[in-house]
Amino acid sequence: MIEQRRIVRTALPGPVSAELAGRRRAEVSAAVSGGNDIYVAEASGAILVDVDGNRLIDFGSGIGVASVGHSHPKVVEAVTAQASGYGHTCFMVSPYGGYLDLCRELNARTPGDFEKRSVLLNTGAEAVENAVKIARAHTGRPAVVVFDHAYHGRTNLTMAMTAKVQPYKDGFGPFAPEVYRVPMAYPYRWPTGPQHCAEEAFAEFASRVHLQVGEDHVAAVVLEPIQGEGGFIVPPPGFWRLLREWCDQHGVVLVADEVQSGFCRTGDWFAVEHEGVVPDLVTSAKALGGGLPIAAVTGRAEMMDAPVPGGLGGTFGGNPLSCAASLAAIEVMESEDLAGRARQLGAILTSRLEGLAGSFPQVGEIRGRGAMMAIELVTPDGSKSPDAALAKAVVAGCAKRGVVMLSCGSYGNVIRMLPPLVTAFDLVDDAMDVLAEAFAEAVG
Ligand code: PLZ
Repeated sequence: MIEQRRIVRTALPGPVSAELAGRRRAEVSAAVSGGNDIYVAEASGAILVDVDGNRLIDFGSGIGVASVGHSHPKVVEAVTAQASGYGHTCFMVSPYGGYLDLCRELNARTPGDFEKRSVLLNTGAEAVENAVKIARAHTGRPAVVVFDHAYHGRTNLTMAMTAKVQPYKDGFGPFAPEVYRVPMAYPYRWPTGPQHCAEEAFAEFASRVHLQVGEDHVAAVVLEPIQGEGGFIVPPPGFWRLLREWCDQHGVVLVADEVQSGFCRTGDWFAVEHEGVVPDLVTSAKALGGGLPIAAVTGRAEMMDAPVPGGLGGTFGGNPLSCAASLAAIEVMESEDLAGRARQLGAILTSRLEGLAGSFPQVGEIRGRGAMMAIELVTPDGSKSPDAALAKAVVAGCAKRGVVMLSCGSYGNVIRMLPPLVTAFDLVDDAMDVLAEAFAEAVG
């Protein structure tokens, strides 16, 4: 294991990174962008070693993937053993037990004590898209209801389900039909304030669906338990319960998109557990694979079995290497109690972020749960005007000091923290010191 300490030896990005960044412009589509131009050579736990020998603290986890830490020895061992056995056969052609073992884990760990089934796929977007296929096959209805600030992926259907046009949708239409958007219960920005946000947002949802879609045309309502790319928006208590009751009343499939929030990130195995609500279908990806690409839809057996035989699948879905990595990662989450660790990280992050908010009135809100925390930055004049430029400057200031932070939010003004759940507490403190320094520098 690489020593878990931040070391900055060169200017960041360093000279070797700068050279690679030059090559990137010549080789890679300019449409793949973002990030910090600091190239990785090695990683373990919560530390990224770059090509110039700097050690960075990773508070992005490859967008919430490295929950068990980078290159966890148990995951490496499992993948290595699997690769020397067989790497790919295609489950639909020549099946293998790892696929069954992982489906068993998913069926057992997702909320709900009813009979469940799973299907394994490659990416979060593919999982969301398949959840919609399943809901449509089960209900025989076309419509999907999604929310403001939602992020569900970059495929044609999931682009339609994603709210934000820049950069995800611009120039990529026409989009899939039968996707309807309603306001999100966003307590910080709810017009009448947070107190009645759940009831009022639900009333708006119910009325719009009634007037503009028709309840009996709706196959599924899809929502992230904590909205990820949209700004780590935590719905107010009760909102999920109201949606659950409405779905029950109208025979609509309730889908929790747990691609970013699932697998211990928020201090529970799934973030929706906190709401006391059981969804019909759950999508998983990211942390599920322990670093390898894999995704899943899990849910009620009668829904999962509704599509025609052969209707779900794909060449690589649940490939043996990813299943092995995933089973090892789940074992690590269990044996190292990473859900508990996420809660501890959440407590530390919250107290440090409160300190930051005390010094900087630009911190409009601290929100999130467990190791999925964020600050929303606004102008300090009481107007709550989003300050995306400040978020960008703070993230850049962190990067040059050797801490990888990500921004998010419809307005680009949210800084999010997604540390590996194994991050040592002194590293969290160090990263929070860096955040404060970067903040002080950015506000001048
Ligand atoms: N659902 C809730 O967070 C992926 C994407 C970043 P894929 N989020 C990070 C980017 O700019 O592409 C995500 C998510 C939720 C679905 C997805 C899609 O997952 O594995 O990226 O397809």
